[in-house]
Amino acid sequence: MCDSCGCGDHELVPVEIQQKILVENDRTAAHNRAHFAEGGVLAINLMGSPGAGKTAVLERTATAFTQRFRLGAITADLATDRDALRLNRAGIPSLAITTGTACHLDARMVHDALHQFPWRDVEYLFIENVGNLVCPAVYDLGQAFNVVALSVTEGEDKPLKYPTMFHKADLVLITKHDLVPHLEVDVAAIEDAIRRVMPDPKVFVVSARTGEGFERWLKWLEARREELLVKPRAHAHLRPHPHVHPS
Ligand SMILES: Nc1nc2c(ncn2[C@@H]2O[C@H](COP(=O)(O)OP(=O)(O)OP(=O)(O)O)[C@@H](O)[C@H]2O)c(=O)[nH]1
Ligand SMILES: [Zn+2]
Ligand SMILES: [Zn+2]
Ligand SMILES: [Zn+2]
Repeated sequence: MCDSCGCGDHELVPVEIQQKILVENDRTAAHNRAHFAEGGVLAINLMGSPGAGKTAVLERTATAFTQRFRLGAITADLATDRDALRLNRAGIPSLAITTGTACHLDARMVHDALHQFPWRDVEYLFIENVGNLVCPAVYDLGQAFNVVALSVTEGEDKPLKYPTMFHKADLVLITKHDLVPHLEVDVAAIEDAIRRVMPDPKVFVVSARTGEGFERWLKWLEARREELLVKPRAHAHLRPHPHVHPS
């Protein structure tokens, strides 16, 4: 049970306290966003259920992108730094945040991580959120875009059952498409469910195993970076405070 969000249990975390937490979170998220704008870093919040294939997508992204761009990642799990180790092995310098009991990342955790990670040196910063289809969507981290990984094994109705996540998504990756011949799943029905709950639907079908769909995903990433480059660099009015780089 998450002791900051109470996972919607208003006896554990009363509504007024939850509201206060979210207001404070938004303030810190704006602060993170100013850092990213100032540093010209494209931050992407990658969310989805446990095991949806988030880390696998990033590992595959690394094989095509590390030659061309400087990538970094912050990975969150309740326990262990396994995802960060996987991504470091794949060539993406990564830092693990272990959240303990918290079932989502919040902006403060990301800000604290920035003090331990050379985020100014990267062009893309992937923030792999805790595997959870519910509360991560509620907490702004200061990211430029939200990407949701939803695997073909999760069931066609998940977007309808967990609409908040899809409502906030800029892009949904339907992952593990290579498994479809082994399943009774209708991918068109998954897409249809996503389109019902996503305000501006954008969906790519991918497989980190075969590389299917990765060309579109990588083009999407590149286009987002090009948009960032044509925007005038924000002059963040942040109170100066050091973001110490690891030596
Ligand atoms: N067949 C197949 N398996 C995949 C694919 N992507 C991931 N998997 C498998 O799915 C499992 C979960 O993948 P991860 O990348 O660890 O998923 P995750 O979303 O990062 O998991 P958490 O961080 O624990 O929430 C692993 O056993 C992967 O090998 C894929 O495209 N095809
Ligand atoms: Zn700061
Ligand atoms: Zn992962
Ligand atoms: Zn939570």
